[in-house]
Amino acid sequence: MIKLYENPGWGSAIVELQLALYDLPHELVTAGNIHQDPSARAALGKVNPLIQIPTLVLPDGEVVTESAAITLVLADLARSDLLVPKARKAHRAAFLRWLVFLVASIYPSFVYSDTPERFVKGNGGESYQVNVIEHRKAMWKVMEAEAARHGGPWFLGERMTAIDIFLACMVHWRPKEEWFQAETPCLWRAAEEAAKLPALRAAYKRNFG
Ligand SMILES: N[C@@H](CCC(=O)N[C@@H](CS)C(=O)NCC(=O)O)C(=O)O
Repeated sequence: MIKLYENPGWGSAIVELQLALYDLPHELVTAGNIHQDPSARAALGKVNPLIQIPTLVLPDGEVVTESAAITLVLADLARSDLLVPKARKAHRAAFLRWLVFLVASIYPSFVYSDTPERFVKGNGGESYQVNVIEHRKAMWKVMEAEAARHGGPWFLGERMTAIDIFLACMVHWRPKEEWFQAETPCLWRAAEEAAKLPALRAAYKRNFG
């Protein structure tokens, strides 16, 4: 069975929601406090040397990390284009562009802001954190402009994709729900649409209440 190392509300939710939508049988393994608890770090470190979640282990033992890679692999396993437009089909290029933007530009900013003491020694960690979050807001605005251009309800317009699943989870992270509602209404709408999908109800509730 597929095994997902997770913590409720963390990036593993992006994967758990996709597993739920595809109805792929899986087992959840709670990773615990991987920022501070040495035993949690040691346990996950044996599987993923970066000590990050999501970390997925496929039934044959292959480890898959990186939420974008996992997103593509799950679509393969499910033999479905529900969330990942097929090669040479409509929306494929835009999907890949914004999926990679999400994971290469926006998602890493959490590593840099969540525990600033790893990157800034002594005083200054707080203003560094504020600056990283401001930069993240600017990146979300770039995505908002793209979503507005497509006209909703999903990020890419009429076509739901895994990007909407990412949004359903990431709007709960800093700068948090109120900011998204006020400043990026198109992203917020796509996130809400995804959160409403009946197949996601249980997994969404487990992660975000
Ligand atoms: N590039 C990874 C990023 C995953 C990531 O940053 N996960 C966070 C939790 S949401 C994490 O594990 N952080 C631990 C750390 O900061 O080292 C992906 O796309 O899956």
